[in-house]
Amino acid sequence: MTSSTKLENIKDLIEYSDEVRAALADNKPLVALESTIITHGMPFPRNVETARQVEADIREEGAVPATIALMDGKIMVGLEDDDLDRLAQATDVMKCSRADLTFALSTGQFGATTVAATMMAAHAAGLKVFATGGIGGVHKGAEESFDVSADLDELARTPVCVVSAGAKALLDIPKTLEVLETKGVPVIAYGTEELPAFWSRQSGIKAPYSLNSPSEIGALLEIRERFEDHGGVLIANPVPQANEIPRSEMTGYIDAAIRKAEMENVKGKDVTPFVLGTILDLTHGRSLETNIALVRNNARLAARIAAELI
Ligand code: PSU
Ligand code: MN
Repeated sequence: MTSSTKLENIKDLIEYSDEVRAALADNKPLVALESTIITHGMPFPRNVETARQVEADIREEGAVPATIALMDGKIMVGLEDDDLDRLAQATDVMKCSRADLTFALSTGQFGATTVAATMMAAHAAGLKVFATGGIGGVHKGAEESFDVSADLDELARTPVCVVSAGAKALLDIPKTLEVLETKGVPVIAYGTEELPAFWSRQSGIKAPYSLNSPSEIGALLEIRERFEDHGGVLIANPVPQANEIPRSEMTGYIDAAIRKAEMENVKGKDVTPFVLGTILDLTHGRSLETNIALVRNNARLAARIAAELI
Protein backbone atom coordinates (compact mmCIF):
# COMPACT_ATOMS: atom_id res chain seq x y z
CA MET A 1 0.00 0.00 0.00
CA THR A 2 1.46 3.37 -0.95
CA SER A 3 1.46 6.21 1.51
CA SER A 4 -0.99 8.18 -0.65
CA THR A 5 -3.49 5.30 -0.46
CA LYS A 6 -3.16 5.31 3.32
CA LEU A 7 -3.88 9.02 3.40
CA GLU A 8 -7.01 8.48 1.29
CA ASN A 9 -8.21 5.91 3.84
CA ILE A 10 -7.67 8.26 6.75
CA LYS A 11 -9.57 11.02 4.97
CA ASP A 12 -12.81 9.05 5.40
CA LEU A 13 -12.37 9.36 9.15
CA ILE A 14 -11.98 13.13 9.13
CA GLU A 15 -14.86 15.50 9.78
CA TYR A 16 -14.11 19.14 9.05
CA SER A 17 -15.95 22.08 10.60
CA ASP A 18 -17.59 24.36 8.02
CA GLU A 19 -15.02 27.07 8.69
CA VAL A 20 -12.05 24.72 8.18
CA ARG A 21 -13.51 23.13 5.04
CA ALA A 22 -14.02 26.57 3.50
CA ALA A 23 -10.51 27.66 4.49
CA LEU A 24 -8.97 24.59 2.84
CA ALA A 25 -10.97 25.21 -0.33
CA ASP A 26 -9.93 28.89 -0.40
CA ASN A 27 -6.28 28.09 0.44
CA LYS A 28 -6.35 30.24 3.58
CA PRO A 29 -3.73 29.85 6.35
CA LEU A 30 -4.79 27.28 8.94
CA VAL A 31 -3.53 26.55 12.45
CA ALA A 32 -4.20 23.22 14.18
CA LEU A 33 -4.83 23.21 17.95
CA GLU A 34 -4.71 20.29 20.36
CA SER A 35 -7.46 19.34 22.80
CA THR A 36 -5.59 17.62 25.66
CA ILE A 37 -4.70 21.04 26.94
CA ILE A 38 -8.48 21.68 27.21
CA THR A 39 -9.46 18.41 28.90
CA HIS A 40 -6.36 17.53 30.92
CA GLY A 41 -4.32 20.73 31.06
CA MET A 42 -6.73 23.32 32.42
CA PRO A 43 -9.77 23.31 34.74
CA PHE A 44 -13.32 24.09 33.56
CA PRO A 45 -14.45 26.80 32.71
CA ARG A 46 -11.08 28.44 32.03
CA ASN A 47 -10.28 25.62 29.60
CA VAL A 48 -13.18 26.40 27.27
CA GLU A 49 -12.77 30.17 27.64
CA THR A 50 -9.12 29.80 26.69
CA ALA A 51 -9.90 27.51 23.75
CA ARG A 52 -12.29 30.15 22.36
CA GLN A 53 -9.85 32.97 23.08
CA VAL A 54 -7.02 31.15 21.29
CA GLU A 55 -9.26 30.55 18.27
CA ALA A 56 -10.15 34.27 18.26
CA ASP A 57 -6.44 35.21 18.43
CA ILE A 58 -5.75 33.10 15.34
CA ARG A 59 -8.64 34.68 13.43
CA GLU A 60 -7.45 38.13 14.41
CA GLU A 61 -4.11 37.31 12.77
CA GLY A 62 -5.95 36.40 9.58
CA ALA A 63 -5.75 32.60 9.87
CA VAL A 64 -8.33 29.91 10.60
CA PRO A 65 -8.17 27.75 13.75
CA ALA A 66 -8.75 24.00 13.64
CA THR A 67 -9.13 22.49 17.10
CA ILE A 68 -8.70 18.73 16.83
CA ALA A 69 -10.44 16.04 18.90
CA LEU A 70 -11.91 12.54 18.52
CA MET A 71 -15.68 12.11 18.70
CA ASP A 72 -18.01 9.29 17.69
CA GLY A 73 -15.29 7.50 15.74
CA LYS A 74 -14.29 10.59 13.77
CA ILE A 75 -11.26 12.86 13.79
CA MET A 76 -12.84 16.29 14.19
CA VAL A 77 -10.77 18.97 12.49
CA GLY A 78 -12.32 22.20 13.70
CA LEU A 79 -14.87 21.98 16.48
CA GLU A 80 -18.30 23.60 16.30
CA ASP A 81 -19.24 25.55 19.44
CA ASP A 82 -21.44 22.87 21.01
CA ASP A 83 -18.80 20.17 20.44
CA LEU A 84 -16.17 22.30 22.15
CA ASP A 85 -18.54 22.75 25.11
CA ARG A 86 -19.24 19.00 25.27
CA LEU A 87 -15.54 18.21 25.22
CA ALA A 88 -14.59 20.80 27.85
CA GLN A 89 -17.24 19.62 30.31
CA ALA A 90 -16.95 15.86 29.82
CA THR A 91 -15.13 14.05 32.60
CA ASP A 92 -14.46 10.76 30.80
CA VAL A 93 -12.35 11.99 27.90
CA MET A 94 -9.43 9.76 26.90
CA LYS A 95 -6.06 11.47 26.63
CA CYS A 96 -4.97 10.25 23.20
CA SER A 97 -1.43 10.07 21.98
CA ARG A 98 -0.35 7.96 18.96
CA ALA A 99 -0.89 4.72 20.92
CA ASP A 100 -4.44 5.67 21.92
CA LEU A 101 -5.81 7.28 18.77
CA THR A 102 -7.03 4.17 16.96
CA PHE A 103 -8.58 2.73 20.14
CA ALA A 104 -10.59 5.90 20.72
CA LEU A 105 -11.74 5.90 17.10
CA SER A 106 -12.72 2.22 16.93
CA THR A 107 -14.67 2.40 20.19
CA GLY A 108 -16.23 5.80 19.40
CA GLN A 109 -15.05 7.34 22.66
CA PHE A 110 -14.38 10.99 23.28
CA GLY A 111 -10.69 11.56 22.82
CA ALA A 112 -8.53 14.61 23.45
CA THR A 113 -5.46 14.69 21.23
CA THR A 114 -1.96 15.31 22.59
CA VAL A 115 0.77 16.96 20.55
CA ALA A 116 1.59 13.58 18.92
CA ALA A 117 -1.98 12.70 17.94
CA THR A 118 -2.77 16.28 16.88
CA MET A 119 0.25 16.19 14.55
CA MET A 120 -1.02 12.93 13.02
CA ALA A 121 -4.48 14.40 12.51
CA ALA A 122 -3.23 17.76 11.25
CA HIS A 123 -1.01 16.07 8.68
CA ALA A 124 -3.80 13.78 7.50
CA ALA A 125 -6.05 16.83 7.15
CA GLY A 126 -3.47 18.80 5.15
CA LEU A 127 -2.49 21.30 7.88
CA LYS A 128 1.14 22.27 8.28
CA VAL A 129 1.24 24.46 11.38
CA PHE A 130 0.10 23.64 14.91
CA ALA A 131 0.11 25.73 18.09
CA THR A 132 0.31 24.24 21.57
CA GLY A 133 1.61 25.09 25.05
CA GLY A 134 4.55 22.82 25.72
CA ILE A 135 5.48 19.53 24.13
CA GLY A 136 5.99 16.32 26.07
CA GLY A 137 9.55 15.02 26.32
CA VAL A 138 11.97 13.02 28.42
CA HIS A 139 10.76 12.98 32.03
CA LYS A 140 13.16 13.51 34.91
CA GLY A 141 14.23 10.06 36.09
CA ALA A 142 13.50 8.54 32.66
CA GLU A 143 16.59 6.35 33.05
CA GLU A 144 14.50 4.44 35.63
CA SER A 145 10.93 4.94 34.41
CA PHE A 146 11.55 4.98 30.62
CA ASP A 147 8.95 7.77 30.49
CA VAL A 148 9.58 9.53 27.21
CA SER A 149 6.68 11.27 25.50
CA ALA A 150 5.53 9.98 22.12
CA ASP A 151 5.56 13.65 21.07
CA LEU A 152 9.28 13.30 20.32
CA ASP A 153 8.83 10.37 17.94
CA GLU A 154 5.99 12.17 16.24
CA LEU A 155 8.14 15.23 15.69
CA ALA A 156 10.68 12.91 14.08
CA ARG A 157 8.24 11.42 11.60
CA THR A 158 5.37 13.81 10.87
CA PRO A 159 5.92 16.97 8.81
CA VAL A 160 4.12 19.55 10.93
CA CYS A 161 5.59 22.72 12.41
CA VAL A 162 4.80 22.75 16.15
CA VAL A 163 4.83 26.16 17.83
CA SER A 164 5.41 25.71 21.56
CA ALA A 165 6.88 27.55 24.53
CA GLY A 166 9.56 24.86 24.70
CA ALA A 167 9.35 21.61 26.59
CA LYS A 168 7.44 21.74 29.85
CA ALA A 169 9.93 22.60 32.55
CA LEU A 170 8.88 19.58 34.58
CA LEU A 171 10.82 17.54 32.02
CA ASP A 172 14.52 16.89 31.71
CA ILE A 173 15.20 19.56 29.11
CA PRO A 174 18.82 18.63 28.21
CA LYS A 175 17.79 14.98 27.63
CA THR A 176 14.76 16.10 25.64
CA LEU A 177 17.01 18.19 23.40
CA GLU A 178 19.42 15.28 22.94
CA VAL A 179 16.60 13.01 21.78
CA LEU A 180 15.27 15.64 19.38
CA GLU A 181 18.73 16.02 17.89
CA THR A 182 19.16 12.26 17.51
CA LYS A 183 15.81 12.02 15.79
CA GLY A 184 16.66 14.83 13.40
CA VAL A 185 14.21 17.47 14.60
CA PRO A 186 15.26 21.10 14.13
CA VAL A 187 14.64 23.05 17.34
CA ILE A 188 14.40 26.79 16.82
CA ALA A 189 14.03 29.39 19.53
CA TYR A 190 12.04 32.41 18.42
CA GLY A 191 13.57 35.82 19.03
CA THR A 192 16.04 34.55 21.62
CA GLU A 193 19.24 32.53 21.82
CA GLU A 194 18.10 30.59 24.86
CA LEU A 195 15.63 27.74 24.91
CA PRO A 196 12.52 28.90 26.79
CA ALA A 197 11.16 26.66 29.56
CA PHE A 198 7.38 26.98 29.28
CA TRP A 199 6.40 29.10 32.34
CA SER A 200 9.81 30.81 32.28
CA ARG A 201 11.59 32.61 29.48
CA GLN A 202 14.87 31.05 30.49
CA SER A 203 16.10 27.47 30.86
CA GLY A 204 19.82 28.10 31.17
CA ILE A 205 20.27 26.10 27.95
CA LYS A 206 21.25 27.56 24.61
CA ALA A 207 18.85 26.72 21.79
CA PRO A 208 20.30 24.82 18.83
CA TYR A 209 19.04 27.53 16.46
CA SER A 210 17.36 30.86 16.67
CA LEU A 211 15.21 32.77 14.14
CA ASN A 212 13.57 36.16 14.47
CA SER A 213 10.65 36.35 12.07
CA PRO A 214 7.79 34.27 10.64
CA SER A 215 9.25 34.70 7.16
CA GLU A 216 12.58 33.15 8.23
CA ILE A 217 10.68 30.22 9.71
CA GLY A 218 8.60 29.96 6.54
CA ALA A 219 11.78 29.78 4.47
CA LEU A 220 13.14 26.95 6.63
CA LEU A 221 9.88 25.00 6.36
CA GLU A 222 9.85 25.44 2.61
CA ILE A 223 13.33 23.88 2.31
CA ARG A 224 12.55 21.11 4.77
CA GLU A 225 9.48 20.11 2.76
CA ARG A 226 11.62 19.29 -0.24
CA PHE A 227 13.19 16.36 1.59
CA GLU A 228 11.11 13.24 1.42
CA ASP A 229 10.19 11.70 4.79
CA HIS A 230 11.30 14.79 6.65
CA GLY A 231 9.64 15.13 10.02
CA GLY A 232 8.44 18.08 12.02
CA VAL A 233 10.03 21.28 13.20
CA LEU A 234 9.83 22.56 16.77
CA ILE A 235 9.55 26.29 17.38
CA ALA A 236 10.20 27.38 20.98
CA ASN A 237 8.55 30.75 21.58
CA PRO A 238 9.20 32.33 24.99
CA VAL A 239 6.22 33.37 27.13
CA PRO A 240 5.76 37.18 27.16
CA GLN A 241 7.83 38.79 29.92
CA ALA A 242 4.79 40.24 31.70
CA ASN A 243 3.33 36.75 32.16
CA GLU A 244 6.36 34.66 33.03
CA ILE A 245 7.13 32.97 36.31
CA PRO A 246 10.92 33.15 36.66
CA ARG A 247 12.87 29.93 36.59
CA SER A 248 14.28 30.38 40.11
CA GLU A 249 10.74 30.44 41.46
CA MET A 250 9.32 27.64 39.26
CA THR A 251 12.00 25.11 40.23
CA GLY A 252 10.65 24.70 43.75
CA TYR A 253 7.05 24.17 42.59
CA ILE A 254 8.11 21.69 39.90
CA ASP A 255 10.24 19.61 42.30
CA ALA A 256 7.44 19.53 44.87
CA ALA A 257 4.87 18.48 42.26
CA ILE A 258 7.10 15.69 40.92
CA ARG A 259 7.74 14.44 44.48
CA LYS A 260 3.98 14.36 45.11
CA ALA A 261 3.44 12.36 41.89
CA GLU A 262 6.08 9.84 43.01
CA MET A 263 4.61 9.56 46.51
CA GLU A 264 1.14 8.95 45.10
CA ASN A 265 2.56 6.48 42.56
CA VAL A 266 1.20 8.34 39.53
CA LYS A 267 2.41 6.66 36.35
CA GLY A 268 2.42 6.84 32.55
CA LYS A 269 0.07 9.22 30.80
CA ASP A 270 -1.35 10.48 34.10
CA VAL A 271 1.98 12.05 35.12
CA THR A 272 1.81 15.21 32.99
CA PRO A 273 -1.80 16.19 33.93
CA PHE A 274 -1.11 15.40 37.60
CA VAL A 275 2.03 17.49 37.79
CA LEU A 276 0.40 20.40 35.91
CA GLY A 277 -2.59 20.28 38.30
CA THR A 278 -0.35 20.20 41.37
CA ILE A 279 1.68 23.17 40.12
CA LEU A 280 -1.59 25.02 39.58
CA ASP A 281 -2.47 24.48 43.27
CA LEU A 282 1.00 25.35 44.53
CA THR A 283 1.06 28.64 42.59
CA HIS A 284 -2.54 29.47 43.59
CA GLY A 285 -3.59 29.58 39.95
CA ARG A 286 -0.74 31.76 38.75
CA SER A 287 0.71 28.97 36.58
CA LEU A 288 -2.64 28.79 34.77
CA GLU A 289 -2.49 32.49 33.83
CA THR A 290 1.02 31.93 32.50
CA ASN A 291 -0.09 28.83 30.62
CA ILE A 292 -2.96 30.74 28.98
CA ALA A 293 -0.70 33.65 28.02
CA LEU A 294 1.89 31.41 26.40
CA VAL A 295 -0.65 29.40 24.41
CA ARG A 296 -2.16 32.63 23.08
CA ASN A 297 1.30 33.91 22.20
CA ASN A 298 2.08 30.65 20.36
CA ALA A 299 -1.24 30.74 18.50
CA ARG A 300 -0.52 34.23 17.15
CA LEU A 301 2.96 33.25 15.99
CA ALA A 302 1.62 30.04 14.41
CA ALA A 303 -0.96 32.07 12.46
CA ARG A 304 1.78 34.33 11.11
CA ILE A 305 3.93 31.32 10.13
CA ALA A 306 0.95 29.66 8.42
CA ALA A 307 0.43 32.85 6.39
CA GLU A 308 4.01 32.53 5.11
CA LEU A 309 3.27 29.11 3.66
CA ILE A 310 0.41 30.21 1.40
N1 PSU B 1 1.14 21.46 27.49
C1 PSU B 1 0.26 22.04 28.34
N2 PSU B 1 -0.74 21.29 28.83
C2 PSU B 1 -0.91 20.00 28.44
C3 PSU B 1 0.00 19.39 27.53
C4 PSU B 1 1.01 20.18 27.09
O1 PSU B 1 0.38 23.21 28.67
O2 PSU B 1 -1.87 19.38 28.89
C5 PSU B 1 -0.21 17.98 27.03
C6 PSU B 1 0.09 17.94 25.52
O3 PSU B 1 -1.05 17.39 24.89
C7 PSU B 1 1.28 17.03 25.38
C8 PSU B 1 1.03 16.08 26.52
O4 PSU B 1 1.34 16.40 24.13
O5 PSU B 1 0.63 16.97 27.58
C9 PSU B 1 2.25 15.25 26.83
O6 PSU B 1 1.85 14.17 27.59
P1 PSU B 1 2.84 12.91 27.80
O7 PSU B 1 3.98 13.48 28.58
O8 PSU B 1 2.03 11.90 28.59
O9 PSU B 1 3.20 12.43 26.42
MN1 MN C 1 4.73 9.70 29.31
